[in-house]
Amino acid sequence: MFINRGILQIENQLVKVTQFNYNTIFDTVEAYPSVGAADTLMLTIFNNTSTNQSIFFEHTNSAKEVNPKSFAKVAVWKMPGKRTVPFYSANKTQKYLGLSSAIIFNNSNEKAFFWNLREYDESINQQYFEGANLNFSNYIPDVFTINSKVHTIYKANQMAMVLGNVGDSIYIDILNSGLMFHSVHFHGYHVKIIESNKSNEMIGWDKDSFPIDPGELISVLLVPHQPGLYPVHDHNLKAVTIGGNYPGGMIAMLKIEP
Ligand SMILES: [Cu+2]
Repeated sequence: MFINRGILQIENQLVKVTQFNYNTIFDTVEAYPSVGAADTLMLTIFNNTSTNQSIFFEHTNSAKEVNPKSFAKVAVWKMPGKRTVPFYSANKTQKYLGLSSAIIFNNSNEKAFFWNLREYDESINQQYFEGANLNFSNYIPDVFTINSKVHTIYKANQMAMVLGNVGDSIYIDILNSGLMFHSVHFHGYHVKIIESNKSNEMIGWDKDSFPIDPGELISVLLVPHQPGLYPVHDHNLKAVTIGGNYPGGMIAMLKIEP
């Protein structure tokens, strides 16, 4: 896995970010390794930035330091009763810029999808890359992404598309990597909240909407009872716009065949 700097082109907005990628050259496909439930992952992280990076892993509650143009190795194993190991920069600014993801443990026969939610105030990203010390007191996010892509009026977010059939067991792991709450609303179905990396009183509940705290990863189980094409969206209506236009931004799709 590589820590890369690059630019997300979101409609006509350019958002400078730092991300975990599978390739040594920046691309918009973020790394969220999927590992067999019985396996241990030996993860090598190479830092392509000129900044020291400190990456925190929740299975050990500790951070790995990765110097510029250097690498670190981390062993990651499944925590009992947990599907996921979130990992992110220990530095708030670097985490905000995009260094936040998760390792997903699942059986190979399971259908599993990952949604990484973020919001950006791209003027803050610009200031960072111009060398300013960031101040989030004037934070006004206007770009809302899932897996570094947005829904637009012309095209659904292909990186946030859940494909399945009626009766499937579909796991969706939803990480809020942003600084604000995101409340998601499922159309067409209820999902069962099966776990969270934070204390969450809704475990075991069947719901169609729920908030996700900043830094929280909520895993849900969807067993579709009907076919259809349904959206899942942030209930903050500003988050379902892009460039001031609705619909856009933080919208995923469930495409369920009979
Ligand atoms: Cu809705």
